[in-house]
Amino acid sequence: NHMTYKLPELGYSYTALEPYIDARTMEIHLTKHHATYINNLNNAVAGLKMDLPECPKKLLTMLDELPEAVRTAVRNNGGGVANHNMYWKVMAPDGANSPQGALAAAIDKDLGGFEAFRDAFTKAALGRFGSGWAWLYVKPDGKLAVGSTANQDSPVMGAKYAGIEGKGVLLIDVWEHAYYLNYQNRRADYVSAFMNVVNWTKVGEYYDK
Ligand code: MN3
Repeated sequence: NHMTYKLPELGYSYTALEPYIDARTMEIHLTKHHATYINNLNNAVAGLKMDLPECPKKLLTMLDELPEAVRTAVRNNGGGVANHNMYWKVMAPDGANSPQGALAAAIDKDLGGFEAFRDAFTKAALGRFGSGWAWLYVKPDGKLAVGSTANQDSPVMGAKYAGIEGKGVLLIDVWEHAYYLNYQNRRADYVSAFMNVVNWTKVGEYYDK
């Protein structure tokens, strides 16, 4: 009566993001961490008698409609599934290009330009204490904003859960598992490296949606 969520294809090789993100981190991150969120989400929803959306991100928008007994498990593991699905897509094996079109115009208008965006995004990523994500997202009023969430929370969950509300267009995983093998405690070096592999074409597609 409902979906079984599945681990996505990466779409590029584990080595494709080197030297910025190393192959072993990519493989473990996808096949261990992301896979565990998938399994735990499927286990959490296995007994539910309601129809669930195929898209895990959509599932995050309906936490209040879920039975309380599974809500936290879906928040944490559904968040882990949806956030990682998007994380793999916003990185490009060919290296970063730059924002184009409507996205570029909005970065200028709403955030004061690309350098200001980069500073704010880096600050959000470094300022998130413990585990979480930093985001470039579109607020309900249509303006771009930069922020961060704890754990596996997502702006699509709404402010009640995530502290911020909107639709993510770019995100960076700042859990230690995303960078520890190559960067150890140097989160700043990882964030700086990540900026070299941002797939701004894909980010622009999210923005246009
Ligand atoms: Mn992760």
